[in-house]
Amino acid sequence: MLRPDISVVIPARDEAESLPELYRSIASVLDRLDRSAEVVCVDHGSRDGTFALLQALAARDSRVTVVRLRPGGGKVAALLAGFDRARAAVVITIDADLQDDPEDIPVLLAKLDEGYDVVSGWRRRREDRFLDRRLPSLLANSLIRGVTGSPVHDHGAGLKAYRREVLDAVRPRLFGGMHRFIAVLCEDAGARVTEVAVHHHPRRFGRSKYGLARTWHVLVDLGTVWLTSPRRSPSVGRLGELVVRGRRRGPTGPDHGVSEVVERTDDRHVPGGGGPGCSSRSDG
Ligand SMILES: Nc1nc2c(ncn2[C@@H]2O[C@H](COP(=O)(O)OP(=O)(O)O)[C@@H](O)[C@H]2O)c(=O)[nH]1
Ligand SMILES: [Mg+2]
Repeated sequence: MLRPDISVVIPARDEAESLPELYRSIASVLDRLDRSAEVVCVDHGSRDGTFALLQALAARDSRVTVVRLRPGGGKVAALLAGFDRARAAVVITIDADLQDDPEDIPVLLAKLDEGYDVVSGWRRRREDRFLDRRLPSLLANSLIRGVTGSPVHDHGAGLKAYRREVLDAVRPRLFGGMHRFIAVLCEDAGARVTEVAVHHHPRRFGRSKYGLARTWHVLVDLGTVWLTSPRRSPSVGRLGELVVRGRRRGPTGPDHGVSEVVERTDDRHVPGGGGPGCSSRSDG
């Protein structure tokens, strides 16, 4: 298959109800772009038929690849598996639950074209409950800005665009809940990072995968980011290395094997379905 211009990576756990509509709107946006694209969906321990649904999409549309992970490792493991499969020089991540809006993808791409390496979505009007979601997020974001010096306002946004080489540079620091710190890690790696306002919608189907417990995880991850920043002194850096080694081996480490990959074997995109079937293989 030819290397596409853009890879869209979608982490999905128990999002079967949202995925048909998400696919339709992503496909409609990609059809209007003057660049070629692929969509890499990463399922992860879903129990609601997400995998079967993604398989059906991959059978209809040659741009869709499905990766299925063994449970564990969280959203970071899903993103890492998606990044490994993504072949394009530009990678876009978007949540599967219809809270992000695919119509914002061209806005992110236009910003990358201005010369940035990373464009982070900024949910200026976040459509989540105030007390247990928006308030903790506001506090976490200002803490992250204070501790790291990052100017980004909305670290937790799922909608982001990256140049491939930046993702390769930050890979060793991705584990635990580090998807929330990826903009900081990119800044540490010397990338030009910016943000653009994006739309955000209420969750219509399914449930959030996170509760208030994430506040504690954010604090631990923030401490790890601080310890492992290249801006720290060498002695702090050595302590950071030990922490990273331990955390990568722990239950939130990213080293969870890909159990199955489903992708089209032919080169053609078949709008509306039909054409050759999909292949399925086991990566152990
Ligand atoms: N593959 C995979 N996706 C996940 C995992 N945890 C969360 N996600 C996906 O990440 C996105 C954001 O999660 P969500 O629960 O909506 O977070 P919230 O918007 O902050 O409440 C959704 O598409 C989820 O399905 C996971 O462990 N594995
Ligand atoms: Mg969500």
